[in-house]
Amino acid sequence: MRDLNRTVAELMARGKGVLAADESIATMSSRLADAGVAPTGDNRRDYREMLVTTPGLSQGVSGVILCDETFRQRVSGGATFPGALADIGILAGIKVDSGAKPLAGQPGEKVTEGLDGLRDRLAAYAALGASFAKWRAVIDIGDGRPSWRALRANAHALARYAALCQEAGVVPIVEPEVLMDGAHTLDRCARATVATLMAVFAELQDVGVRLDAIVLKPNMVVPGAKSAELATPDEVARATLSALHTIVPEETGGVAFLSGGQPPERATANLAAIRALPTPWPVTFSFGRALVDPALAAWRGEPDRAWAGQRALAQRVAACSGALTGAAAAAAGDVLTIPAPRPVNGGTDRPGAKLRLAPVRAKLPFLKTSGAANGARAWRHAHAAAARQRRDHGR
Ligand code: 5MM
Repeated sequence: MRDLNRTVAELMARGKGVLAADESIATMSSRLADAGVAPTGDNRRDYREMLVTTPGLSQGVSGVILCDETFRQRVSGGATFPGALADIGILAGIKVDSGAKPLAGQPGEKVTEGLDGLRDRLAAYAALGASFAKWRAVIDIGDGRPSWRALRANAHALARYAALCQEAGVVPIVEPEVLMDGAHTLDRCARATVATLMAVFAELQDVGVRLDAIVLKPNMVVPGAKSAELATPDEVARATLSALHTIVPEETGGVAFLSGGQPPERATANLAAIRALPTPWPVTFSFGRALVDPALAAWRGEPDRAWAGQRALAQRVAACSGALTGAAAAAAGDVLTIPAPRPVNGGTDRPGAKLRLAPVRAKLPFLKTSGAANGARAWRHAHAAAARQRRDHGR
């Protein structure tokens, strides 16, 4: 069984992040169709092969998240996708949730499903080469949303998923995504993000998940996509880290931000601003669209344009890697020309002093406790928080 801390250290290696290429068949098909490519299984395979065979990809990518279909497909050379990634020193991850479904009793809200049979599926994925997994909860901001009920339901599922992953020797990426959809303000996103993280960490604690052996994949705190509010990268970084510092314990293995549909360059600028501030945990990216959208547009499903797709992906990876290391955005194609990988350093070689914060445990008494009393205290604390959230969110 793989060592969980070693996997976390490799995922969080300096200057590297995670490529989320785990779109479900439905999502990938509609993205291919939008790009003028027939949404067939072969084309989904060809597209993912174009991505993962990008020369020099491992310079800026430590792990790639795949969906079940891709995990079982093979690249042209005959290797499975996890095998092909292992050959170039990149960890293979697997999305194990089965998607967000309507939450009974809470119109307009969703809960992510996929726990049934998960223990067996994780064992099978680990045998096929998965060293980490991903489960995404989607939290919507709107009239009376998110409700504490929806936050708790999603947090509980995330925690049970994370515990099963750790039991199987697979590092869980814990992704509670507060969606950018809507016209809400940055402040509303901040409050929803704090509430979401509070629910998630209360459940992780309650279920006994080892926080040093997870990677949290949160949203950045940004105004809604339809909001007239503009936020600079510095404002986004400060709001995001304020929200996270309130809740996320120092021992958390790593924080890998999603891009959430932000334009690629904005996601990178916000990542750089976040990375410029001190944090108690290693920080990186786990982007989907902000890495691959330009590659899909450049590739267009034409075999002789694979180089164009790979060049576009390499540019995005170089920019995101540069955002992590503080380097100026790498010039076009830099990733393609860097010859040798940098050694994994466990994510500890990070500039900037640690924040001198009052320990998070002191702010969240339930995180201090352990043993039988822990769950009850966690819930008392969470329910007190829920009352505040109901005031904030109108329910
Ligand atoms: C790549 O998209 C992932 C899977 O989405 P669906 O299951 O809905 O098809 C998604 O979970 C992704 O990992 C995260 O949303 C981060 O991607 P972005 O594009 O937000 O960085």
